Amino acid sequence: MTKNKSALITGITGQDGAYLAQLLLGKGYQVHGFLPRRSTDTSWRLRELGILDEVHMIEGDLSDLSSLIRAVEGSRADEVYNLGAQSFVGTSWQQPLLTADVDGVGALRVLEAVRIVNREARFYQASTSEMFGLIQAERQDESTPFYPRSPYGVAKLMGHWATVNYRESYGMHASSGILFNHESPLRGIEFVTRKVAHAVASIKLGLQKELRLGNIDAKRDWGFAGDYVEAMWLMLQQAGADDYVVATGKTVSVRDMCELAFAHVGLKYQDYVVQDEKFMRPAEVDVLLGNPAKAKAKLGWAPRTTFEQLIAMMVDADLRRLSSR
Ligand code: NAP
Ligand code: G4F
Repeated sequence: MTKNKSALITGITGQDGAYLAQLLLGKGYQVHGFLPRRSTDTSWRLRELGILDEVHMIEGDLSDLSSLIRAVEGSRADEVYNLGAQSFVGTSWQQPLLTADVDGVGALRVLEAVRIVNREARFYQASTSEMFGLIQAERQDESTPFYPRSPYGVAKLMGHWATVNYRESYGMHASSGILFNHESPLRGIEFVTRKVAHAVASIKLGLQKELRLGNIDAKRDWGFAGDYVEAMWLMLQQAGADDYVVATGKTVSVRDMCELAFAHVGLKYQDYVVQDEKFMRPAEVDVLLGNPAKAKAKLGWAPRTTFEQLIAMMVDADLRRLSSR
């Protein structure tokens, strides 16, 4: 009888962690989640997907190496996905040292735990298009130089290079997925797509009057998180580890995203959106546009959900949630 594979996911209670856990459970994996202690319940996403009871939780924190060692040992993981992070770019200017510790040194701690316990385990690092920051090429791919514009981008760059370094130093199967923005109904409310989707639903239901935003001229390459977790898994199924850009290859402004979201419920964004300095960033990433050709050629991966479907899905989910309250 073949043993089911075991996976350990840091950041399991986040957007991507929840979708990845669902994907791996569907493939017959035993799924272990690395759970930081919080004073409130953070498992709403796993509950919403109906999988909370199917994952085994191991308490620990990315700032604590011994808990990571215990988690890699206890889970007997064949695959370790490091998705845990302080992932909100705006907060990284308020908490730069925490962000560096959790997102940068934290990735190194997970690599160390894997190296110490079982260096045959395959490792995935959640890297980001924020590392391209002030873009050095119109379409960013694996060979585009990095130029991070936030403490978050700087910290993630460390995690990325630590992954490359452990692959080269120890021959570990360590891959870095350079993922462009991906969203879903499970997105945190502070990120702009979900903030807009939630506001559109609230305004439609008469619960909110306006929506205050920062730079609406910023452009992002936005995809659906459910599609992107498949790319993570595919990376760890390859014979060799590598780095991959995962993106849609299209870019849309925050303004156009607002227009689409409001139009979905028959409203005009110009009647509700107010620009507010409070949401501007000390250094902005003006535009991101990925080239996912390598992921397509080597992993056979391509996004399935269009931007229009994604925004409609997000607004509809918030309409449902708010209406049922
Ligand atoms: P998310 O929803 O913010 O989830 C982050 C997860 O990390 C949460 O489960 C969080 O737990 C956990 N975490 C935070 N601090 C931790 C710590 N000290 N120890 C252990 N766990 C900790 O983020 P996401 O959107 O799913 O993104 C997943 C990963 O991909 C992140 O590393 C992010 O930086 C990266 N990424 C995301 C995107 C995107 O567009 N979504 C694009 C590129 C890369 P609590 O909620 O309890 O704090
Ligand atoms: O939704 P955002 O906060 O995402 P951002 O900064 O691009 O970061 C996300 O994607 C990265 C991948 O590139 C991930 F690594 C990271 O973890 C996170 O998931 O902001 C998107 C854009 C920015 O240009 C921001 O300035 O929207 C602009 N924006 C305009 N008004 C706003 C707002 N962003 C937020 N969060 N809130 C606003 O009111």
